[in-house]
Amino acid sequence: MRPDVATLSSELLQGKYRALAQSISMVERDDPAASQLLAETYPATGRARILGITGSPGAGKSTLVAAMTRFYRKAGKRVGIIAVDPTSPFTGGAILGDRIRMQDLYTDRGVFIRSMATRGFLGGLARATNDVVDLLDAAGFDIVIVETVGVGQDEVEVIRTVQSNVVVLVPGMGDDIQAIKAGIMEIADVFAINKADRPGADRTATEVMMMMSLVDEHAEWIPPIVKTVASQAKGMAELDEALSKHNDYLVSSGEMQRRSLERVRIRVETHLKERFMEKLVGGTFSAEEYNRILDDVLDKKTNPHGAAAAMLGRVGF
Ligand SMILES: Nc1nc2c(ncn2[C@@H]2O[C@H](COP(=O)(O)OP(=O)(O)OP(=O)(O)O)[C@@H](O)[C@H]2O)c(=O)[nH]1
Ligand SMILES: [Mg+2]
Repeated sequence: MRPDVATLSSELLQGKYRALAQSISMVERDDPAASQLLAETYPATGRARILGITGSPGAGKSTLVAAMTRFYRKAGKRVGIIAVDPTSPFTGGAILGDRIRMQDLYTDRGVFIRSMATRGFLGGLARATNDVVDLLDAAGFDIVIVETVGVGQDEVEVIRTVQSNVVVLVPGMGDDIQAIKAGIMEIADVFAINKADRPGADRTATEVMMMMSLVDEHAEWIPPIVKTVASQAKGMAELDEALSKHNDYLVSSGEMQRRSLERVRIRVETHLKERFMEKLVGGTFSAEEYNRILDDVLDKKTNPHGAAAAMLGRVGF
């Protein structure tokens, strides 16, 4: 029998693993009761540190997340992992060996691992990810780590809602660094040069430093560069230190407050847009009507602005 929402949320707030798993499933399948559950647990959020791990496919993000998780577990912290990554071992897309190497995490009740499919997510990936972050937070997880490859609008929206984002680079990227610099510089709070057991890690670090000096030399926060060998759990204390410093900076500069407000703004606006579109298409306008309007725009019978204005006019906007 399905537990009622009140029972579920009170068990979740006590940190019960099963209640958390059930709650997350409800959010993922957009269960009608999910919003009540989220409303009841929301007041208990705001304690977890929300970290992002972003980088190209194969950079070692999942391995790094696993190594960080083990590091935080030794310090007695509970860690939630959300993998927004189609090929992650967490999502089952990777070779079985990876998953076996992470077996200890899958059986640890102080670790909660959830993967989110990047495509075709019911009701928006960013919204669901943020809701799952909230549930983990409310359930008393100290740290929530979100892994993404960092491409696509949905993912960027996810990254914008974390507190500290680690961009993972690997030695020998050369031209790649040039190519990614535009988008990635703004979202990096800390750089991890992973696979530092390979040649060229120092050169990559120098390249990143040079690029940063070009971008903004007067910035209040200059992202530290940490060398890691995730597969050997090396550099974790240094990475943790860099992240702690960033956390201190966020708090003392008032940036934490600003980011939290931004996170709230993005989330409220995502709901507004979604709900508004739902009301408009499938509500005021049938799907067929809407498609006809789109066809009219395509056939130059009207134009995008005009079509939108006419539709909004019908709902009194
Ligand atoms: N030599 C070396 N290999 C590593 C290191 N960290 C990870 N790897 C290996 O790199 C490969 C990719 O690691 P993943 O952790 O799956 O990388 P990822 O960035 O999560 O990959 P995607 O999720 O597919 O984007 C695996 O075979 C890891 O064992 C490292 O520090 N040094
Ligand atoms: Mg991965």
